[in-house]
Amino acid sequence: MLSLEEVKLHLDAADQAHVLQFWSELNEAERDVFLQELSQLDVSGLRGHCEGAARAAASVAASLDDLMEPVPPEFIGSARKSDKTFLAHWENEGLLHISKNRVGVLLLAGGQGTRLGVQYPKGMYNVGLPSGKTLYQIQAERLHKIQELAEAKHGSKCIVPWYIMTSEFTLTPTEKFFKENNYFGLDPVNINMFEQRMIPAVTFDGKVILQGKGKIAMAPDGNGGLYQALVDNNVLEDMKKRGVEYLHVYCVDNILVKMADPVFIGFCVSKEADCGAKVVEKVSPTEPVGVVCRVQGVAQVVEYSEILQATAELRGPSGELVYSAGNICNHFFTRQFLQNLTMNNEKHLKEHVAIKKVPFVDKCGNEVKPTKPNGIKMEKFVFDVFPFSKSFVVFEVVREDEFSPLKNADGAATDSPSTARNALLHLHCRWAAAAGATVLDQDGNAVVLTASESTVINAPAKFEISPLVSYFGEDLEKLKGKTYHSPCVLDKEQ
Ligand code: UD2
Repeated sequence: MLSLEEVKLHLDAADQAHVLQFWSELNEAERDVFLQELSQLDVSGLRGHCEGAARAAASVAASLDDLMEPVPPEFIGSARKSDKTFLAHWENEGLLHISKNRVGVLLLAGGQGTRLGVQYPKGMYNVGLPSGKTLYQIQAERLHKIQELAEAKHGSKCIVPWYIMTSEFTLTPTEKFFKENNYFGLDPVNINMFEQRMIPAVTFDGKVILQGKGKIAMAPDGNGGLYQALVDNNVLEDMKKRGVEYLHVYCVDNILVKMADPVFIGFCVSKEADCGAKVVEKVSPTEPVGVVCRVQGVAQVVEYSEILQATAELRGPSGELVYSAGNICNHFFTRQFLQNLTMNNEKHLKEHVAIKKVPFVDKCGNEVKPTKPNGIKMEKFVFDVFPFSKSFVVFEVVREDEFSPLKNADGAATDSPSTARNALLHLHCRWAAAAGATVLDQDGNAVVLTASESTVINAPAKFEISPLVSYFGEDLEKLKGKTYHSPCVLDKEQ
């Protein structure tokens, strides 16, 4: 830990002396905690960070729009349009790699979930399924199942290690939740939680924001903080030790996420890709998902917050969106790619400006909750490594099967607990129907699903299938001819 004098020197040098303005008012314990926090700051980079943030927020970000073009079709695979034999081939290839312990999953769970408005990590959220399962539990059970499927197919017992990137906000509650739930039956040896870095929020004139008299306003450095966190926490060494060659990286809030999706992995590996992204066709120009595209011929994602409306609205001859490849934050990386990237390019990753309302203490020491944005948070994005790929592929999937994110609180029209819950229940009713079962809704009416019912608004019935029973609708022949009254949870051994 640095001494107060050392910290003072660093802060003076960075033109941030105000950080200690309330020092004389802190008690001994508060001083200890604050000094500890200040010692952990990247003091040598502080001036650059503060000045850079203020400069970036003041300047108009160079628009990439004129340089964008859609990804050429030859780099896009599709779960939607491909022949069944191709899908089966990719699935088999993916399961083979899983069975050989070559695949890991990495969850990005360091976000604060501000839009959802809960005080705990999003993965702990229960969207109100009949089973009451949380997002974490659903993910854990899918991991169990995919290991089981790979073993059944290729005859070797296997492990898919689960790497979980958290932040100062989410690490402790996530650890506690997993422990309380007995790691959902997984072996904790194969769950590796680590923390991403935090960086100070800064005012528009380049001053670190004090959130309390002895506390700096810190925020996680964005999901692109992953790459520094991999280095800080020796994650790539752990992967190497385990023989993990391929990593499926995903975000916490998609209730339909296919953990270690063998089809996606098989597709990427068979194309010899070092880097890949799953996409869905955007529903509207303003849908809050990045656009996977090329910028000056290089693979990239232009985030929804950075694309011009006119570009997002561009349409082709048949009325389809020109930039329709919606990023769903499901990425594939080879370990080799991550190794090269962390050694050579991490420092070159772009930083993005987010203007936010950051609680602060005013000059008199009063805590203030601002009503309008007052601070800058700099963030890196996980997909900003795509330009470094030597072989990048895109894999288009069916939205109704794979993408329903939980972003907003109930009451919002989209991406809420209700829409997530309904998406999962709808999918499970479709699986049951395809298996030849009859599902009755709460009123005892048989649920009839038609092909046109692709937009999930209401769940047809509260019928849920445990991931321990089926991962993507497989092995449901035993349902044939049976009738299920909702609410119903189809669990293992039923
Ligand atoms: C993300 C994608 C967007 C689209 C959308 C789909 C990025 C930058 N944007 O946007 O293109 O795919 O998801 O749902 O990926 N996180 C961290 N650390 C942080 C910040 C976030 O781990 O410092 C995690 C967060 O916990 C979540 C994921 O990253 O699991 C995505 O974060 P978000 O929900 O804030 O991203 P969003 O919806 O703006």
